[in-house]
Amino acid sequence: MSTPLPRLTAAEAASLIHHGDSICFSGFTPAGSPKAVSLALAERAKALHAEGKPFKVGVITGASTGKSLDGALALADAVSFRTPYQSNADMRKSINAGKTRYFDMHLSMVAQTLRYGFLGKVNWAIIEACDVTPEGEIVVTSGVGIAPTACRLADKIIIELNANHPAALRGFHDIYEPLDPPHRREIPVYKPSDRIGSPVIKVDPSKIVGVVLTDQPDETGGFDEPSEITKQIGQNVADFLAAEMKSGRVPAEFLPIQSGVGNIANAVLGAMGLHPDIPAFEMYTEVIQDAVIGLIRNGKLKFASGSSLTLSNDVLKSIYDDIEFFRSRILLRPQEISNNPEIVRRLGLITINTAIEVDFFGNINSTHIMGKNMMNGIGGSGDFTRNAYLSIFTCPSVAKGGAISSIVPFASHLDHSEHSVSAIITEHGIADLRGKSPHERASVIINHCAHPDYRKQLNAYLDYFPNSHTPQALCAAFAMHQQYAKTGDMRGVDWARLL
Ligand code: 0RQ
Repeated sequence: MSTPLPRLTAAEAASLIHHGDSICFSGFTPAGSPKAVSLALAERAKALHAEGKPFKVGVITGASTGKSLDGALALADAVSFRTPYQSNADMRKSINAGKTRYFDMHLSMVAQTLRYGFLGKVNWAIIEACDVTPEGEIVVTSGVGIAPTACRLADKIIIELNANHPAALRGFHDIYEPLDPPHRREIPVYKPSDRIGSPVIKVDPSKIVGVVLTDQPDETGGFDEPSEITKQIGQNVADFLAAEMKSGRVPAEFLPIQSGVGNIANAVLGAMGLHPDIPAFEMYTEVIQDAVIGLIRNGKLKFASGSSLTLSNDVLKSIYDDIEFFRSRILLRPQEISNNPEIVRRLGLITINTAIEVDFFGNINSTHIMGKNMMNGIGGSGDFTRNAYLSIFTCPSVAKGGAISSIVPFASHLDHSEHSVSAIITEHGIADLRGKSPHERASVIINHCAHPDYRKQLNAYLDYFPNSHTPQALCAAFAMHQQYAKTGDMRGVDWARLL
């Protein structure tokens, strides 16, 4: 007979963790991220710091988390090392102040990087579950992330058993870990709905040091109502895809969609759902957002495979109230599988991600403000972009009320190279980059995507290089950024002074 798992309070669980320990957390985005033990850990750090004692831990997650994890630990100055994606303002501050060492990486690679030993030993896995058995079967909640690998590698496991998620979620997950080279084989996912693993994570129950009971909703921020700009970007993406289908470049049965996170992604999906020429489609993505659920309900989306249900609380509750309807329409996978380059390339995904900055050639900066300050991280955008059938980047043409142009001569940081990007789409239009030379790319990006206030200035730059392969001069490439740093506005750069 199996022994019942011990119960712990969050404070008791946190007291087991030592300064210098490395902790892997479950979840993907705030969906499925632990909330109670991390908060208690932040309190423990503050108390120890007040006594003059050091207390910092390494934090490894699936993706971003909520305020009770990244937020509380950053405010307590309790994080020595952080990887991968994060989006909490306090964690961002700690990283940019150099207080937390941050290592950004592609999300598909986190689990294997841990298995290869590149990030050192994992002391703890803290896992949010909706069910756990004395035999060591764990059913995670609304996000999977790196939980299966974390559980296998960690010396010890703490479970947060969260009553806010129903045990009936058992069956929504497909847990699968590939073998490592030289033994790895193909990952047998041939369509978004293929199941290849187990509905539960299986662990040696003796590794579970305790179960903390909680009842807290996910800390996912809601979505803004689409603005005129995000609506127009969404419409442009939907029109572009409908035209691609009409031309025969996208097959008539359509291809699975991946879409990034945030308000633009939500608006894009909304517009695709309303477009009369886009047929019902499937998603093979990482984050399942609010708009996806509406599309499933109205039949425009046939199936969604992802790593998390990153939903506002009322939308998540509406799924739990109607769980049998969604059981055959949603599947949650480890991020190593949801973002796997092999599968992205095989399924022929159409990928739609958001850029901070795009240069004349289609190089994309997704992570850094003015080449310097980390925003969130590369997330899964690279996993998808590099391997897509058709890879689209969207962004508003300007930021900060027009003082910043998102289209610049040279990106101030590089996340995705021009070789991986098929099209750029802003509220002003579509730049199709396929088969174009650097000169042609620059011209189409400026004249179709840049804000009208900037077109003259950007075209004037090109005019200096009439006979070249790549219209670029390093002495002026960052002049718009430099002017913004001095004056707070990118408009009116005097190229003649520099070139
Ligand atoms: O700053 O908040 O101070 O006003 O950047 O910009 O328009 O609110 O954009 O929330 O859609 O995020 C790329 C960061 C966009 C996100 C990024 C300023 C702007 C604002 C944010 P303020 P918005 P969003 C799925 C796939 C990378 C990872 C990825 C992201 C702030 O989509 O992290 O795609 N993507 N993963 O004012 C200076 C510019 C700027 C600028 C915007 N050119 N220069 N500042 N801003 N453009 C997710 C996962 O993988 C989990």
